[in-house]
Amino acid sequence: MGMVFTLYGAAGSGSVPVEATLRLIGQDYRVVEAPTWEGEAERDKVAAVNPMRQVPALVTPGGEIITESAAILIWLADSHPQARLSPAFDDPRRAQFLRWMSFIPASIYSMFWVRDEPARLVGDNLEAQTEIQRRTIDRIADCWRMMDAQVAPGRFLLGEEMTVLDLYVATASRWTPQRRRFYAEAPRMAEVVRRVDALPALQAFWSERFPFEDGWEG
Ligand SMILES: N[C@@H](CCC(=O)N[C@@H](CS)C(=O)NCC(=O)O)C(=O)O
Repeated sequence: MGMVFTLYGAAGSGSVPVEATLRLIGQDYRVVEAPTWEGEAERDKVAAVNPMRQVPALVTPGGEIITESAAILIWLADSHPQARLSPAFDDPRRAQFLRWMSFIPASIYSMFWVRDEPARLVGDNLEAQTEIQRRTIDRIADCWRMMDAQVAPGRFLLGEEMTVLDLYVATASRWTPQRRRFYAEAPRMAEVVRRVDALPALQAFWSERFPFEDGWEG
């Protein structure tokens, strides 16, 4: 049993909001780097802790394994209430928090299994692969637009206080179709993610784990 959290993850991946959360709550952790989208060898690194061979996967100091980005984020935030990164059970924001924390993996993140390697669904049919990549871009953009129309952000997505939902959206909105399209589809959330990008407490972290490199907005 290790004394710290072990996180299977990769720069720029769904482990990034989890890593940001671990930093903000002041928990030590080590990362087993596994950019799973690069191929079988990287996916195999994760197989022992997650048969889905996906990151993020968190191993707690007690040896418990938690997969699924939203579950990890909610569990970490709820179990460190002093960090104020999730609304408490009786907080009026709780229902919307759970709603959008579920929406991201169900409707948006799931598209990346489909589009990262469309051959898993359509074999070597190149025309079908291209069509899947084209249509999933629009589906992701549509989902961001629908979410934007139904949230009522303040400084952050649920109001004046940041939660793990903000970290999750700030990261996922940088994936395909990237931020330029996201800003156009989701103008209200655009202001929030820019605020999260600029948080002084996370500047060193972003540079290390999801740098704002030339052309990063797409
Ligand atoms: N439902 C999972 C999805 C995780 C996921 O798709 N992770 C990507 C990396 S960002 C991955 O490991 N992809 C490799 C694959 O699915 O084969 C979650 O929310 O954690």
